[in-house]
Amino acid sequence: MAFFPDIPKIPFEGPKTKNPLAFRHYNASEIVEGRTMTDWLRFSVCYWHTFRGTGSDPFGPGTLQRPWDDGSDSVENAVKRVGAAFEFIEKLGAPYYCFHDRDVAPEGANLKESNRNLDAVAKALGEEQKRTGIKLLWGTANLFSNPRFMHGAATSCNADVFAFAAAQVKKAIEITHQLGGENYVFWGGREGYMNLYNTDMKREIDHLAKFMHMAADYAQSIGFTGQFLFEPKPKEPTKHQYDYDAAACLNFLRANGLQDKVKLNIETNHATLAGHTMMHELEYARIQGALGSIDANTGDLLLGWDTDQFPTDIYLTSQVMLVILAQGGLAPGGTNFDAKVRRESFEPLDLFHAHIGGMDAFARGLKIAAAIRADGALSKFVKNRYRSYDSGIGQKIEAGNVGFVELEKYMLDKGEAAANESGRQEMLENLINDYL
Ligand code: XUL
Ligand code: CO
Repeated sequence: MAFFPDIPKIPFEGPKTKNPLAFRHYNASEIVEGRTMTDWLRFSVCYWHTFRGTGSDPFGPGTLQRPWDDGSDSVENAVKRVGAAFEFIEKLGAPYYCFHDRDVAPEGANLKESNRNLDAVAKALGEEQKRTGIKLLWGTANLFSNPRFMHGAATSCNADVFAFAAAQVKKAIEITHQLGGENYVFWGGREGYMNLYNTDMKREIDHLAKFMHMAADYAQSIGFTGQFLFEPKPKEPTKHQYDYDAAACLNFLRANGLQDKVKLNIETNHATLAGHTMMHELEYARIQGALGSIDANTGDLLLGWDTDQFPTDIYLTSQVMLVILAQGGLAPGGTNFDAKVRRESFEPLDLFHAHIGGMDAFARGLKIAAAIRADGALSKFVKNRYRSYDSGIGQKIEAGNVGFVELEKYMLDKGEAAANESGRQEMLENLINDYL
């Protein structure tokens, strides 16, 4: 059955095309820095926004037309939706998808029924993966929508809720494993607080760490070797999320002995909500060997919440790709479009425009970043800026061969520090514009 009968497989037609249903820059097999675009970018379509989003907002109900969806919570409807999802992803030419357990299958009256529903839909997902060759980038569990998670999941004050969340994640890891998922994501959901007066922060954070250890131990016991990823987000839905930003997440992982088991999944709109740029969050994770995967989207400077818009800004994607190229790629992670069409873009066709634009923006970012690196002017400038550490006293500082006593003697002898040089920010900003 065709769910998008009027839409062909999206071709690559190059930058001059006027066809809105064609790629201008994403040429899957094109080689950049020795690898195909497909390999560098590892695009993934997210199930929740793209197939479960309704367009509702706090001021009104859903607007999105999804003719294949009867709006019911039946397993039949969920299985039919799988067909629409895979036809879409196949026509788009994205190699991966990802989901929360409750996106793909309806929650039942109890855990047993929910698990049974998930098994039934996972069977359909597995068949479609086999038919199309589309793979699962990551699975995760929705530990935030059901009212039982009002106080959080692993950080809930209610131990039964912790147990329920554990059972749910156990099942989600099993399904991810069964479908060959390459990663498993923890996003905090409601793991945070609304008010410190009623919160035992120490116990909550300890419980979160215990939960992650249990997940990692269980994954190991069933032979799931996918990468675990922790996704920073500073706020929303809670006032303060414990997974605030890359630095807070890495501190949490290290303080709790999880640093070798879990990397980070960095999302643009979460970075900006934390008061950082995406490039900052990526670079902070990368330099510590913790950059695992990205959720590609963007916020709106005039709106203070997680608008999850599709990324079209090539300054942003160029900065992202500079970090990803510097790391030598993201695998087993990827570029997941955790993004949704606007409420006003209500036709199924808009899903294609949105993803094509995002993929093209990233392909352009990849080419721009590769050109910046090939030229070498930027990296040469940075290397030169730190040259005082390549020899003499700087080299001794980096090697750990001197302490305060030696440094005092060095400066007493010398009398004054060597003159500073300009940081040339404006020149470098102009330089970046040369490549765009
Ligand atoms: C929420 C968010 C999630 C995670 C997966 O802001 O980004 O969709 O990516 O739970
Ligand atoms: Co996300």
